[in-house]
Amino acid sequence: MKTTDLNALYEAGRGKDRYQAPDFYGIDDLLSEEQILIRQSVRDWVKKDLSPIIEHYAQLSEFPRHIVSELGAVGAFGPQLPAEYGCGGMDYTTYGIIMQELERCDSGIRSTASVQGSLVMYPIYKFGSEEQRKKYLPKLASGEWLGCFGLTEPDHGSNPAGMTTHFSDQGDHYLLNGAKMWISNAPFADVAVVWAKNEEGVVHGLIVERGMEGFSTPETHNKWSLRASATGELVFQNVRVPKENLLPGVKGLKGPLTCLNSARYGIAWGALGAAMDCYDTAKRYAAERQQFGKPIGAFQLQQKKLSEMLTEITKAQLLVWRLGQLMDKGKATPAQISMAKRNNVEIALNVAREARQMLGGMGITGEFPIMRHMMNLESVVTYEGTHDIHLLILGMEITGENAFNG
Ligand code: TGC
Ligand code: FAD
Repeated sequence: MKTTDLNALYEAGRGKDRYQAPDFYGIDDLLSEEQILIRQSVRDWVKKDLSPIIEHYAQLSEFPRHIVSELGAVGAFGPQLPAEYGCGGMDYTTYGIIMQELERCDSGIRSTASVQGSLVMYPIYKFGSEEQRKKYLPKLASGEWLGCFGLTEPDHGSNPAGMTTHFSDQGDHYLLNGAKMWISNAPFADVAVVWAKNEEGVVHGLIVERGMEGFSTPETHNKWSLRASATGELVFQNVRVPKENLLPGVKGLKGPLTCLNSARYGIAWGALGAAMDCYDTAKRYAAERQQFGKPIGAFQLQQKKLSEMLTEITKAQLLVWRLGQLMDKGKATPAQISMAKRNNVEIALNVAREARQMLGGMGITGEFPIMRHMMNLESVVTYEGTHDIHLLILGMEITGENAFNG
């Protein structure tokens, strides 16, 4: 987009975002002063620099590439990773709070941040060599580089163990072949953390850089969801990957699944942000919109919708707050994370649908964020493990029985 058009969008949109976060149970009292300050700074940035442009980019189905360095500047990339690599050095609750502030504006922008922080930087930090950490993390934290995470394949989504992308040892380098699909950030990514099998069929992580011969990232078009986030494929045709680009610290599927724990945790906070924005929008609209001589908020049916939304939001807020405590103590289990991701995306979708109805015809327009949230959440309920897969993870935890294969 031309700078002049962008400036006009900012001018027209400034001051229009009137978001006020619901906090019915005083959960803010459970947060530290620092956490509240960080939240305020991200919220201010969102209101000033993201809200004015987001609807426009979503309508165009374009990724606002210029905000990547701004996301770096507000500390959205790897806030939970150590400061010595240019990251935030903060706790997991703060990470969750940041994801919530971003997704309250748009799930696609939170996607950009959670892929970068939890699926690209986290594996490099957790499983990478010291050289890899020093080479990649500061540039990813600042937003100078954008990363993506390649696990899903055209024929292997919920069952990544079946992946066919593979690499062979060629002495001084690896040769990588295969394809990944549905990859967030792919079309703009400078680096990709790619999961592939070696000659023995063991899964490893490789860092693939843009510009390596045989590596391409075609964009996925015609999405009705996450339109302000770029999605694409990763195609590897005899890509020579230097041996020092293999992540040395992990082998097996637990590598990518460990990263997903961190990202799914962030989504549990994030999706709740989308719900909070829908509720806040509907609440304000109910006070302002008059029908039959009264604000629609005076009708019992509309009050029922608002009451049920706030109840579900409050339960979800308590769930992620406690999960944040468990994450910080290193005690959160994958099944607990699945419960929070699954629950909070589900309540967000329900809140979005109810809120959209409360706005009547206006609810389907881009004048309000609700329809965009609703469409975005249809991706969020599918990626990082579908709604059904998280139910099965919980079911296995409860019963000890694996129902994935029947
Ligand atoms: P299974 O045999 O159960 O496990 C294989 C190994 O992994 C270990 N493990 C975990 N480790 C850490 N965290 C977890 N959550 C783990 N879950 C399992 C497990 O202990 C075992 O270790 P070991 O040492 O014994 O080898 O694996 P399975 O093949 O039966 O699959 C289990 C299943 C179905 C739950 C899993 O594959 C799954 O979660 N499927 C869903 C796939 C998924 O979530 N894909 C996400 C792709 S990334 C994405 O969507 C990004 S969207 C980004 C955005 O834009 O925000
Ligand atoms: P499938 O696995 O084919 O599932 C289809 C249906 O079958 C679902 O309803 C599922 O719940 C159900 N199902 C599957 N197995 C079972 C079972 N055992 N029991 C009962 N029901 C079952 N992936 C990445 O690696 N990196 C990314 O950055 C990334 N970003 C994404 C961005 C977007 C916008 C989208 C839509 C997806 C993204 N994904 C990414 C992929 C995402 O993780 C997968 O779409 C998801 O894991 C589901 O895989 P699938 O689409 O192949 O569906």
